[in-house]
Amino acid sequence: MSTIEITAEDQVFVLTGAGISAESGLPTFRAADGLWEGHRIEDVCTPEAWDRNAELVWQFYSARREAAEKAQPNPGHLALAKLESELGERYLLCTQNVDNLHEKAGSRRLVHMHGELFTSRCSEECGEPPQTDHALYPTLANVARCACGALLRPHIVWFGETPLEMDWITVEIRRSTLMLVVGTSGSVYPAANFVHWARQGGARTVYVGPEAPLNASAFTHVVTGKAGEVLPGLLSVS
Ligand code: BV8
Repeated sequence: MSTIEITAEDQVFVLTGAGISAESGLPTFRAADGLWEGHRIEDVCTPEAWDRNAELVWQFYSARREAAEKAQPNPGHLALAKLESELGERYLLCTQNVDNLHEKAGSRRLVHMHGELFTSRCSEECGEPPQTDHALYPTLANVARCACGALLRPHIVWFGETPLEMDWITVEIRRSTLMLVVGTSGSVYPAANFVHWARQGGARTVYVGPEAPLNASAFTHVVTGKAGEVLPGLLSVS
């Protein structure tokens, strides 16, 4: 397997998806055939789902909190945290994942574009800031309330909602000279467009995963394999 050379001039942007957490035991969206307990993912990850059945949505996210709480980062997460320690300001990790395995591995230069599992916020957008929340909510009666009295909702970007920190992400992509994408099927936008934006800016683009993503043609380099097996030996920083 070849290595990816990172020079002193390189500005590195990393995008990860559910695949990097697969070896930590957290199921990907596709592996679940897009289903959770018989529900289509899109049916529990939308504002309409929340309006229709907030209790089911909290059961979905409580189950994911329970699984993620027990999960440990794998060598793929640790390799990215090591790369950050070597590159400092010349590195940013953008994740589509809502679990906290990148943080558990030591990543700090990190943006969760689709929100965070262990954060809740006011469902009425009253202006109260999002708050850390590890609680499990099996029924609506258990769900904590905002200071304004409204129900808390997961601080998650659902389908149809605007991803977080897009201005910052767009700037970082435009200045990147190398984009590394790990473990994402390229099925959700705007994340699936990031590789195209990087190519337009002349960056080298590398994909790591066991199967080709939908946007495979946009990558200058595809490394077939599992993140936990490939990433530790892939990157050579000079
Ligand atoms: C927006 C949080 C406007 C929820 C998520 C028609 C055409 C184009 C777009 C649309 C359209 N209709 C609607 C849209 C927009 C929509 C969209 O893209 N829909 C899709 C279904 C077509 N997008 C939105 O609504 C987004 N908002 O567009 O707002 C806007 C746009 C720009 C700027 C401002 C405003 C919001 C989408 C966010 C939804 N929330 N997550 C939660 O987690 O509960 S999405 C969720 O699914 C993930 O976060 C991720 O983004 C996405 C796909 O998941 P992946 O991470 O890719 O995982 P997946 O299972 O698909 O693939 C796993 C991969 O890992 C596989 O390739 C596999 O091979 C690999 N793998 C497996 N094992 C390993 C591995 N890789 C490495 N190692 C391993 N061991």
